[in-house]
Amino acid sequence: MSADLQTQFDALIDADERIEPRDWMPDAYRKTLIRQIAQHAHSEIIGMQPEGNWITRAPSLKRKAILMAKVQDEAGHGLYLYGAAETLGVDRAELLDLLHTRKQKYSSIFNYPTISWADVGAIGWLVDGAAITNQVPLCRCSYGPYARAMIRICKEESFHQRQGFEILLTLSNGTPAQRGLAQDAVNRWWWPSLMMFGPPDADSPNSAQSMAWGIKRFSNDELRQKFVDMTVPQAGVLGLTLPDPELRFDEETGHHHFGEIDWTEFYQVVKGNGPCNEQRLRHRVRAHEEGAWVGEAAAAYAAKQASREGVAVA
Ligand code: FAQ
Repeated sequence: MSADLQTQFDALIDADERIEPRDWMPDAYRKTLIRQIAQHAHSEIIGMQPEGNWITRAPSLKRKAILMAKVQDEAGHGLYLYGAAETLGVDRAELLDLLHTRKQKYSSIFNYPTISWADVGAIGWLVDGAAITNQVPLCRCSYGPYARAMIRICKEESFHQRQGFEILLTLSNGTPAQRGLAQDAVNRWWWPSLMMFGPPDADSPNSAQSMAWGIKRFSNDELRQKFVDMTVPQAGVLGLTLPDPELRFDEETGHHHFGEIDWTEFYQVVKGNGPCNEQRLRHRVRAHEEGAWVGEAAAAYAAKQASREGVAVA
């Protein structure tokens, strides 16, 4: 029986069809998806904090409105993703608990501080740019609910990337001080953005199996290279430099060669020792506790409605 189910699952994967929640799937496939989707969802909601820090200080009403919409989009992405994870049989409250108790991760990138307005531009351009590069292939992920959630997320991320680029373009064409802020932000966000793609392929324990299952379509290094190739010409349009003396176009490979990433820094941040890990998690737990009454009130209201309907039906 189980061998038949495995054969059916393998056939769906081989035919590049989608696995749906009603389908049988190997435990390890389910576990990997829960891990990746939950980490992705956690990244979206923790990722609201660095930019949220600038909502009250955005330089104009228009910038404030755009930034509020972007941060709200990120909350929405968290919702779609927690929803997708729930189709695998886990509970959202359980996943949040795993985040709050540091048993599940979120992206390393959100543990860096946003010290100037230009950081909002750099996050949009580089962080959302890296996110899109990684997430467009996830629209073809073998698990249906995750793939479908990614379609809308990618559309919204692409607006986010453009708004970041436009902030940096404005600053770069502004006063020397504004241009300086833009360059400083790019200098600080460039390397952490490259780390978003995860460890090098040779040190990525999950990649081979995730690619065989059609969860990941490209390796960490392939996507990182794609991002560098896409971003270098955009830096030229912005008139900003990227902080890598080794960066150059390699005629032979047709790709940009870039310098060595500081993997010690990456692992330190992932382990919880980045500049803002403590602050991000503390803020997240406090918001959860202070907002608990909203969930309780909504549940009490729903129960009351249900019992009224029950009376009406009777
Ligand atoms: N940070 O074997 P691999 C966004 C962990 S975008 C922290 O290569 P995998 C949008 C990895 O989990 C950011 N941990 O793992 C936004 C694994 O740990 P585990 C979120 C990392 O899964 C923009 C271990 O290292 N995007 O939020 C990182 O095959 C602006 C070994 O690594 C996604 O989550 C990292 N950077 O590949 C929001 C996309 N990299 O669990 C607000 C979906 C690796 O074994 C503002 N996820 N690790 O202990 C993925 O595509 C994959 O999970 C990768 C990692 C590519 C991130």
